[in-house]
Amino acid sequence: MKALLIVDLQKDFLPGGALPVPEGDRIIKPINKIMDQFDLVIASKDWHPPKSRHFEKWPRHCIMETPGAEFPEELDSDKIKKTFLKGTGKKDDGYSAFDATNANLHKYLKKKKIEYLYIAGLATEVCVKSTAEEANRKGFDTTVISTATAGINQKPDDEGKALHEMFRSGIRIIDTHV
Ligand code: VGL
Repeated sequence: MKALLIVDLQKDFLPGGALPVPEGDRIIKPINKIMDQFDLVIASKDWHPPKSRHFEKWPRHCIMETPGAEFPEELDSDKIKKTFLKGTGKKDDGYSAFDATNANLHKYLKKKKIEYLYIAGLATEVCVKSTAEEANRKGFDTTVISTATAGINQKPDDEGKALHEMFRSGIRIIDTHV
């Protein structure tokens, strides 16, 4: 069984949001187009309390139950079976979707008999990378869909470097032609 995990595709990470990924909005259409190719589509959300040590490193973003933490309207979010909420503590936590606190992602994937995990979403060099590396370590056959992710690129080519490092750790990198 194969699942698509959409990482942190939330308004605050899109242009105009609190911590924008410059081209974050270009991944929405490709994600909508590929969703039907998977047995299961799930998502993670950054879901921070108003005060967290995480905001010593980053601008405040994705505060739980605020509009910035929502999926963009353009995303076919009705196809998402379950959303895993992470970064819910007060420390600098929740980079990997496996850190979700509302449910155990690892157990959930095992229960659903998922062997192949495809990862899309934001941001490539931060939460996508952290999630993909943990999935790979946990033994899932892990693929990152490069055209369905986008990077913050605080330093030029942070995204390219991250894709390269993921590839070197055994994660498959593919693109979609949709
Ligand atoms: C993320 C920076 C800070 C992400 C989360 O979802 O990639 N990036 N918090």
